[in-house]
Amino acid sequence: MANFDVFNGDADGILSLVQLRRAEPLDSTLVTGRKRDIKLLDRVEAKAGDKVTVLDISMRSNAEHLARILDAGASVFYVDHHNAGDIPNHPNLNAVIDTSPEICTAMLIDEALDGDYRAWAVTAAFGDNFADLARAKAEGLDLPLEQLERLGMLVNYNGYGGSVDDLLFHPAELYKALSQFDTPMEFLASDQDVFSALDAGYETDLANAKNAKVLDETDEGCVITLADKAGSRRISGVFGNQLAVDNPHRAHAILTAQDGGYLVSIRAPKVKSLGADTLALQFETGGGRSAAAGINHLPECDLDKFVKAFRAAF
Ligand SMILES: [Mn+2]
Repeated sequence: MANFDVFNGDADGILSLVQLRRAEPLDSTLVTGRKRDIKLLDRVEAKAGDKVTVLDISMRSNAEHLARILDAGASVFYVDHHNAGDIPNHPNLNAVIDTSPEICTAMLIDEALDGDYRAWAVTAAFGDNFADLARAKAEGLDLPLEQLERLGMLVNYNGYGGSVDDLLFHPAELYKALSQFDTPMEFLASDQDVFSALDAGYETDLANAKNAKVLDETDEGCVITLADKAGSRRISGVFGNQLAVDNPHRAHAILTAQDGGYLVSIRAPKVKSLGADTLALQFETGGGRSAAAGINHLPECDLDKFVKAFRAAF
């Protein structure tokens, strides 16, 4: 019997698994990738009796391979907050899906574990851009919120790139480093190397992103392009989040040049949090949530079409 832990390579996915495996240690094959690598179940060859845990990736995007794995006789524990499509009614599937806009996967795990690893869940919520949720769940606990917010943001930043090679740490390696500890405070006190590498990488990438080219700017939205560099691809998502926080009434799109096209990160206006997914889904490789979505590859020839669709959406 084999175990597979399948998780999104962002802060929410990694820190969901950290909580779960601190609570229930398990020898498992880790299946993960970049934040945008959401079709992870196609990499899982599970047999009858195997256990597959799936965290923070859309069930809709994995429907075909979820069915294959269930049909093979494996059991699946599936926890997520993205658009799920139709949830199969299968005796081997235990699905905890909540798509309400103010929840993340790590908080669903936190609820299942009665808050035993709350500091990791709070860190994840900060990293997944749910600062209000993080603060609400931290209330009454004596947590170093500023440090947890920084760590969550940095773990999230690490998940962005054009390929896994762009990332400062492979998400499975980052998971292994973080999962040695019951709390992020213990991690920060013990493993300065990992934190320092993330922190320095982030500051360098952000300084370079400040030279971004503005493609389209109105009161409602702003479209920005970044040069074809690993650092641009790493910073684009977090840079988009920061622009969204600084301009809460505006929608944002960050287009990073790559492979004769663009990797696109879309943020709906903070005050509305709607429309990012419907815009992304108009393009072949688009997907995401209503507040934050992306397109894996926007061909150069679709650039005008995208700017028009962006203006129409917001
Ligand atoms: Mn998430």
